Amino acid sequence: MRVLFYYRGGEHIGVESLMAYLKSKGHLVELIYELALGDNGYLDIPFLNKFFYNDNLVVEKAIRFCPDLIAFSAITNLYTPIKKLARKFKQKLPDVPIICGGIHPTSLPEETIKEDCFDMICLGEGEGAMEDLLQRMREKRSYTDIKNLWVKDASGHVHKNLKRPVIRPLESIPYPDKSLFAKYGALTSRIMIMTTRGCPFACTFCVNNFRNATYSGEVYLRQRAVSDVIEELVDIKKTYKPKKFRFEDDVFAFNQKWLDNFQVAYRKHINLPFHCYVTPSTAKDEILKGLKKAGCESVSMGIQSGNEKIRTMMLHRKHTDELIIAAAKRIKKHGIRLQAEYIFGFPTETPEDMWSSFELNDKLDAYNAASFIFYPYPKTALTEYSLQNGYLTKEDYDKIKEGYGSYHTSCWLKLPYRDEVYKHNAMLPVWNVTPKFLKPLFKKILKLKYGFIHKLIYVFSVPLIDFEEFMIRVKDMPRMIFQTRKALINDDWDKSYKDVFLSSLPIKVEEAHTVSETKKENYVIDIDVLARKKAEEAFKAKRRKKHFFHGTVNFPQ
Ligand code: B12
Ligand code: SF4
Repeated sequence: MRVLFYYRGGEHIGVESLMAYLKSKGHLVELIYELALGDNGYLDIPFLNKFFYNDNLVVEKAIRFCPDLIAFSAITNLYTPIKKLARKFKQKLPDVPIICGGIHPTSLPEETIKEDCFDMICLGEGEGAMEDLLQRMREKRSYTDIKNLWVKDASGHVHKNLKRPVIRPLESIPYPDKSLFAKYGALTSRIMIMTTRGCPFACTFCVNNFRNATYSGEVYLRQRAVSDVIEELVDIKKTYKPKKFRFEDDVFAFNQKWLDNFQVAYRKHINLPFHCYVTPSTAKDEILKGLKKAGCESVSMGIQSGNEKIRTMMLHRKHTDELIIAAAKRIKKHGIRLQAEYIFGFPTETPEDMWSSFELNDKLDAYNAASFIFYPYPKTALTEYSLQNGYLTKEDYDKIKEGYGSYHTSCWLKLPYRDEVYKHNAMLPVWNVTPKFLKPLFKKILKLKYGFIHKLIYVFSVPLIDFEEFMIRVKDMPRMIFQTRKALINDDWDKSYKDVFLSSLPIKVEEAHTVSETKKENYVIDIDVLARKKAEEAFKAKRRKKHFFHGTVNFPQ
């Protein structure tokens, strides 16, 4: 079958994974990608999108490809442009079913499936669901009952199917295929990779909080085997010749034994500097030592708020000030650069609380500080809390559900100190690099009424949020613009592709209970597998109890 994916803004590891998986099942996969210069989340400059591209290029490419299925991946902030384009596709290619997957439809399935432009949506992981869907389409069988999908039938009725188990082990699927994003020039000299799916924590403002709760029957967090990760890295290094890697895992290398093996293999086979994410509780001496030995040059660490009460009680991040300061010291001691990350604009947060983030940051000696504004992502516990306690109006939540604004530019909560949020957000990255003697002046500027000077400082703060990434993008931008345009115009898919029915091959145990539901029907689970499953269940229950927060936020007023 011919599957056309669409994405915008940057490479997407989830889409790369789906493309790799579907290719491995014999489907012809193509991607349409746009740089989305105008809706970059930092500054809204719509004319840039019009200036460099136009929708006609995109639609024409889709028509030339003759897809059997069009697949959109949506995060909340991309939902509106994606919906707009899906409507165009529906107009021009009315007979081609359109599926939308990703965290947005997973969080808001009722709202997403209502849209005329989407025939079905995927909740959670898409590999198995898309495989089954394409197989049924190929066999011209009904596909309204595929797990993880909500499907509209001819009468408009929505079939809301059950969840399938998460993919386990992750090595049972091929590693992400970056080739189509590479064709569009979306890869930079610092290439992204993930070694896990999920996060061991569940902070109340984060989608992991909602996702972990959705999968409360099983542990969502999974980690790939070191050998599998190294194989992917070797392949990327050979094919794309990056200068660095960027591990995009929510929390990287939280497992000491895994890191011990990884460190040796990475040094031996890859030996390139990398960046990754740690938390104040995972940045232990031994972990940092292992990271440094492997080649880690910088880490991002979420501090989120300088106010301990907000941090621990509202955000459910169990980090004391002392723990954070000690973690920053350890990071420095091991010769790793620290990027400290903060969020402003939480419910109840006062200007004093915001200032405490500046004060705490002064004690961390961070290489750079990144600040964001709290964006109430759908279904997270803190969003629910904000709605219930009058911080977020239903009207504004409706706009968020459409993805308006971003966590760089928009404070959606009804706060008495909204201007303070914008000021503190704009100034912290600059404050971090301001020499000590200028800080009193800066403090005075912070006290001024919100206005032009703060907006100007915000513009200067954008590159400081992640200076290295900013410089890479600035340098790569002309190439990216040129390559994207070229790939939109030139077609290089396999013209000789013939869709062939692949009869079910013998499958591995892991594959049987993770991926294809169709294949699963024919599979007999033996006693060993059942015993292993039971042991796994007990282990999962133990971990869940230890790590996961599933309740609502009970923050005293
Ligand atoms: C890596 C990452 C990035 C990377 C790369 C983007 C990427 N997606 O690969 C970078 C740094 C560029 C990035 C940027 C941004 N990100 Co980001 N990012 C992530 C992160 C950490 C991992 C995403 C990932 O690849 N996961 C692994 C894959 C396998 O999972 P997946 O993406 O969910 O995909 C699976 C399913 O969702 C499903 N699926 C996905 N798409 C589709 C499509 C179809 C048709 C089907 C059937 C299924 C399907 O199948 C996939 C495979 O199983 C997530 C947090 C997280 N843990 O998910 C945040 C996250 C996705 N990012 C987020 C945001 C907000 C952004 C930015 C807007 C931030 C900003 N303001 O700049 C930008 C957007 C840029 C862009 N245009 O993509 C939010 C989205 C929240 C929301 N509700 O929408 C998340 C969830 C972070 C968070 N904690 O809030 N991000
Ligand atoms: S540690 Fe980071 S990724 Fe994990 S739940 Fe908290 S905010 Fe989300």
